[in-house]
Amino acid sequence: MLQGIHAAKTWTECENGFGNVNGEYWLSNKHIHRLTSSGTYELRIDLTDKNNNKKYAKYKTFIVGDAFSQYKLTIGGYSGDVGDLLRYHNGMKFTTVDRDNDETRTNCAKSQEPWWHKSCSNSALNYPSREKWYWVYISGHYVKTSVMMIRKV
Ligand SMILES: [Ca+2]
Repeated sequence: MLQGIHAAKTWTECENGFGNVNGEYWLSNKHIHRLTSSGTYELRIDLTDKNNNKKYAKYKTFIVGDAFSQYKLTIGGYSGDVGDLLRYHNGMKFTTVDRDNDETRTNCAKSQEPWWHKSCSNSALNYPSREKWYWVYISGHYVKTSVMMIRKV
C-alpha cells in the first residue's frame, strides 16, 4: 500500500496520495486516517536488502490521526525480526518539506523526505539513504525495498 518515494513531496501530495502501486506509491494520509480510524488495523512492513534477504516488522496498533492532528502516528505492539524502530516515532505528527511538525530546529523532511519525524528518524521509509530506503541494516546492508501493508483485524 505504501512504498518508498524519493522526491520532495508536499503536504498536499502526501495528504492525497501519489504514485503507482507497482512502484513508488503513497496511499493518501487522508485515506490511511479514514481506514485506521474505522476499525482495528495492524501494520506489516516487509523489507528486503540488495541480496534479497527479507525481514519484517509487524505492529498490532497502527492509527493515523486526522488532518487536525497533523496525521499523528499511534503505533505499538511490535513483533518481527528487524527491530522496533517505529516506536521512536510514536505520537509524532507528519512532516513534509512545506510543513514542519518535527522536534528539530530544522525540517527533517528536507533531508529525509516525508515521515512522522521526531529528531529526525530511526526509520524513514521514504528516505533513500545511500540509494537504499532507510530503516536499518539487514545483514549489513541498507534496505532496498520496503512495503507497508495494513490489514483490518
Ligand atoms: Ca522542525
